[in-house]
Amino acid sequence: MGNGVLQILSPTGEIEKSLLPELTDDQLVDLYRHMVRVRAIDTRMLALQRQGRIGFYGTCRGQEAATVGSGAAIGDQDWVFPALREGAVLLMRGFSMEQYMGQLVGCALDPTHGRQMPCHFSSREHHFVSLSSVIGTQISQAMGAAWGAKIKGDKTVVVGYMGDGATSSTDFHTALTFGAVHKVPAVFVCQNNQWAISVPFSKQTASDGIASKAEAYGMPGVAVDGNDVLAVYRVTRQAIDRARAGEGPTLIEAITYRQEGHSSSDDPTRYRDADVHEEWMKKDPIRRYRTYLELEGLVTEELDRDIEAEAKAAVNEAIAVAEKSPSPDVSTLFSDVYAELTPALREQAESVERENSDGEADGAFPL
Ligand SMILES: Cc1ncc(C[n+]2csc(CCOP(=O)(O)OP(=O)(O)O)c2C)c(N)n1
Ligand SMILES: [Mg+2]
Repeated sequence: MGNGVLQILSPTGEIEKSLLPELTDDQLVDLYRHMVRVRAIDTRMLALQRQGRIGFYGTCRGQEAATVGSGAAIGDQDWVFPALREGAVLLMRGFSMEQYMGQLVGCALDPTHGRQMPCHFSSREHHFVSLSSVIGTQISQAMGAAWGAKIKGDKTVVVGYMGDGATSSTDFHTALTFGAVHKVPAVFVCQNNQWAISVPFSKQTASDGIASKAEAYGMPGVAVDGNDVLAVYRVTRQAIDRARAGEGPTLIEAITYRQEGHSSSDDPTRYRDADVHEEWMKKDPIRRYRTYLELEGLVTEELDRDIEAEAKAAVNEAIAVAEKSPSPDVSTLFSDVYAELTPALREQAESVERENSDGEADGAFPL
């Protein structure tokens, strides 16, 4: 790709064979399955939002390689502090599609009991912390968790994601300063998708990129073609191995593109240049990877059709299950907040329970 940006698969089909990561054929096809699945989810979710069936959604469209490639390199024992678009990483870690849809509709299947805004997935079991609506805060939380792991002496690595916009936050400075000084086992992955809502990357920083900022903090900075899933996997894997070996944090800049609006509340045609958009669309990460897999004989037209059909069917089934699921039980209003309820909350909880058992309420909060 030039300019020190690592690339293994070029958009025009060239392959840098010496850099191919060591992955089995099944693992290579699995990466593709995950990319196709998140695209199928995103397409349906935007449609559901327009139909008023979910309140809000932000897609990962165009960023599937950066998301899936980095996610595949993270170990089960590691922890993930996501930014806005890494829901697919949680699915890759075993979160079910029903829970994913359950979070979006806020039903009883949602592990956070409908308390969080849609898309703010989290699961302790899967070592995946809720994204922070407040941009950037997760970067210093990730650093702190990694520092904790180092103090405890376990072999956990913490991956902190961020967007390009988050690199202008004070947390970026805090996290990278502390992280490098204390050599914490963290990997900071910046998905530079060229936009922070309507602010273009050219207005985000006068630096020549994000990766180069790492030098000033005293850690390696790696720029990678974020639309090349194999290159992203390779650099993330190296950074994670390095962190686990006690050699400290790495900053990765995955250079990619947000193909959709910022969220379901945004209209990017109001601020984006159509020609630049078209150029980026030609670099679509899924198309590029499929071409490679076809060339290698790992995906045929028929298998490709099956993978897409399976993904769509799984999404539809999960939507049906989540939409039929009841609301979170009213008792969940009182759980997960305090280890022991305060006297005032206990009184309220008992009163809700009494009203429920008297048949005065039907499970909805009695207002
Ligand atoms: C501290 C803070 N400032 C502003 C916002 C409003 N806001 C939400 S998303 C966003 C842009 C984020 O851009 P980026 O970090 O590049 O992530 P992307 O959406 O491109 O994935 C902004 C400014 C916020 N949520 N928090
Ligand atoms: Mg961005």
